[in-house]
Amino acid sequence: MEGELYVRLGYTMDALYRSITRHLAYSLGVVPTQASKRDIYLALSYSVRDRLLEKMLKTNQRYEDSGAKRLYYLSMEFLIGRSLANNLRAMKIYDQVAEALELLGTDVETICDQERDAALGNGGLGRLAACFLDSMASLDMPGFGYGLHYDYGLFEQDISNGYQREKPDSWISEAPALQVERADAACIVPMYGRIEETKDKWGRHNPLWLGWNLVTGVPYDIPIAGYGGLTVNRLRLFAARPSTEFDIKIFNEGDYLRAVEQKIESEKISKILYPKDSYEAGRELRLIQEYFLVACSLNDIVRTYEKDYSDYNKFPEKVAIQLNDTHPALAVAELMRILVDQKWVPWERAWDITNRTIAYTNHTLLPEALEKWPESLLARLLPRHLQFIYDINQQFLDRVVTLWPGDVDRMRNMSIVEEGPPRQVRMANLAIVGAHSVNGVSALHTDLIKKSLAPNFFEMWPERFNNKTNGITPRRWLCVANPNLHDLIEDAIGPGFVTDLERLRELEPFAEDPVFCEKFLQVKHGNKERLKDVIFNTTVVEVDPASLFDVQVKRIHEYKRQLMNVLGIIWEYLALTEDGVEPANPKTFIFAGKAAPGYWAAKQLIKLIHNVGNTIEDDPKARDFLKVAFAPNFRVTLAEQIIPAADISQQISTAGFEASGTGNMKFALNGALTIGTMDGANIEISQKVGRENIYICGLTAYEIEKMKRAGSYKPKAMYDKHPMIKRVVDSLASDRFCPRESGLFAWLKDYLLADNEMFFHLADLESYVKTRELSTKEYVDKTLWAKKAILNVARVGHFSSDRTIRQYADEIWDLVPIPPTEAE
Ligand code: 26Q
Repeated sequence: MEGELYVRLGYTMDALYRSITRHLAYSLGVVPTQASKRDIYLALSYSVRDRLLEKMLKTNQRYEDSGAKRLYYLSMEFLIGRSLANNLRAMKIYDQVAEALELLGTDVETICDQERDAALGNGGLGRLAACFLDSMASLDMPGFGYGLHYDYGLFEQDISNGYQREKPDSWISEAPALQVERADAACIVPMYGRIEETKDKWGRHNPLWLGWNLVTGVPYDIPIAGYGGLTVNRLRLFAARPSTEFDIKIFNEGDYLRAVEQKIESEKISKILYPKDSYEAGRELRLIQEYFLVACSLNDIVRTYEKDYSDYNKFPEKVAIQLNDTHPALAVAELMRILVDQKWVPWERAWDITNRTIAYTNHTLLPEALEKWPESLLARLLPRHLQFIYDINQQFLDRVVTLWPGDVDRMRNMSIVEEGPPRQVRMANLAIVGAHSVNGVSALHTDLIKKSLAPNFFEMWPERFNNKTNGITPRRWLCVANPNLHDLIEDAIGPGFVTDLERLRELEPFAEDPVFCEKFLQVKHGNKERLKDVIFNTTVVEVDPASLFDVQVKRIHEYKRQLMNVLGIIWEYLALTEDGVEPANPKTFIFAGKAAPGYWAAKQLIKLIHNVGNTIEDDPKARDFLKVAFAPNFRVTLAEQIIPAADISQQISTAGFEASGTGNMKFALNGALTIGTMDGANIEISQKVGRENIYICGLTAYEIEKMKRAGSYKPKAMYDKHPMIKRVVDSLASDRFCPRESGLFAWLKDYLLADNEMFFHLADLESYVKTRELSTKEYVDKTLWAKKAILNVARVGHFSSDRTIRQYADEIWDLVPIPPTEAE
């Protein structure tokens, strides 16, 4: 094909103005003078989508011409948040659009604020996937996201009388402005059915999978713009639709109602994102979702490959597949099934191809979070896949026996199938055996994978295990979330650091520059003023921007220890009201985060945070010094408002439990100081920013492990010995924080004092409280504080997801950038 394929779109203020008004009239049917904010938002989004698609088509052509290897990132979650402002910045048309919108009598912030979050993820894992897409596009890499097109993202959180209430999150009305439907690329996915053991014409064993139900996967493409706007990659999300063939068959049999039921059943598959930490409920549908993602993705991947190649020998050289946790681990069995059953590739050869193509990222060490599926369920849903899993396991265990003859315990531990009853398939084992690379997401986490989670696998294949410390995209977490800090930095060190974040180092000398420090504090103060309004509008709590903003925002989970933060607040409250010890500076404690709907303890913690806040607010001796705010419905957009306004970032998980954390990186990049335990990426952050610029407290993972083994953690003894710990725990369990709901928090005393308390709250409490005190004291010295905060910003460049992605590309994927040509 030659010449211009498309009408060239304009990127000037003028062209953008015309495009917006054209979409108002011809996409929305609205007269520009009568357009609502929502209309303008949609018209602008369509104008941006046009331009993204133009660049996406060109990018695709460039990738095709190059014949380069492609990376497919399979993930059940992509937590994108809002897209519009990010895309305007990426395409460098923010200012032009701002001017055009002024002509329409509005402003760009108001319009961007109309957008709802695409909350197609739970938290860290889903947001990491979104940051990776941004980095791959910004690095001009052919890397594509594959996920599910849920109708409902993660539930919306309301707070009523301090309790979490869940509401459905319907983002779907937003979607048309972001995506294009690709009905042409739909695929058909079989499930259920039976195996018929037949022989082929040479008399060889030839099992046939028959009698399946069919579901159609319809892809929707969301363009992902790299910084600069020339490379635009694709996030492909599949929606489940009834298979027409199947429908018509039932329909023709005259069973109209059953055909309609079938339609409802099929569409259920992509209806809703499962919240994490809800392990039992609705398990079958979750497995169907995981398989549906895998089947649609691999179908697409194989089809793309087959455009250029007629055999599968080059597959691992042209295709890399990264599994975001074990959720898509069925890809191992599905790729084998495609190669062996459909492409007639010999089993051994297929296994080599599969293994060299697939890589697996682990995101958790929590044993209860490791995915296992009942063999009986797999036998029903995916009978042919289960046969492949058995064959893979057999081959694998044969090798284990040769290497360690007679070591039955080792076999039992490494087997993909766990002995019953009930017999279960261990998805982590399937992923480790099937992948050529297994990576953790921080140095400590990778170390723990090798030593505790999968020591036998590490012994067998040491070269397979590697670390890729997480990162975050500075485009969203600095340019979009904190434009004033971005501009201040750019004034100081010049442009270019947004795509080369290590260059933030050049800020170091400015930490000693009083003029720069003053401006830095002013930016922080402006961000705090803005957050004050957000909090007032959503909670009616009035916070004071002159107070220290001490922030803990993340999913509510016992291991993340929001409870330890509350114990610290009660400690300060008792010291103030009973001992007359004022904090060095007034403090505002800001919390946000969702609890899984079925996670009782986490939901009680949300109630506790509210009640402690109310008790303090009702106490005239305390309210001028301490304040607690819980911002409802934590999501990417709220994070963008909270993080730039934080003075302190709390990262206090029990050491050994937080695989990496990524919030920790976002806060440091925005000039907050961390109070943290030696867990996950906190350790590497402390090494980078310098031990004197971070507040570290608590036991290390190895100390905790040792105490667990020895059974030497005795919280009751600590309570008896330490008067302040006793006072804090007793007041927590008394009715002081629940005067109208007597006994509500009494359970917490038993919880905290039990010898088997998993998360070591009281073990770390004293060290934690002392560290908090020190941080509050240092906050009063503005020069010292500004210096430390600026040094955090200057030294966190390492935690750019660009660095992370380069490491994946070099060390796992063997993927190279395909940069745009001059003409583009
Ligand atoms: C599994 C089965 C059924 C339903 C839900 C799930 C499920 C869904 C999401 C299980 C886990 C998740 C998400 C896990 C997650 O977000 N992990 C976090 O990943 C981050 C990125 O690597 C790390 O920084 C965090 O430390 C880790 O907790």
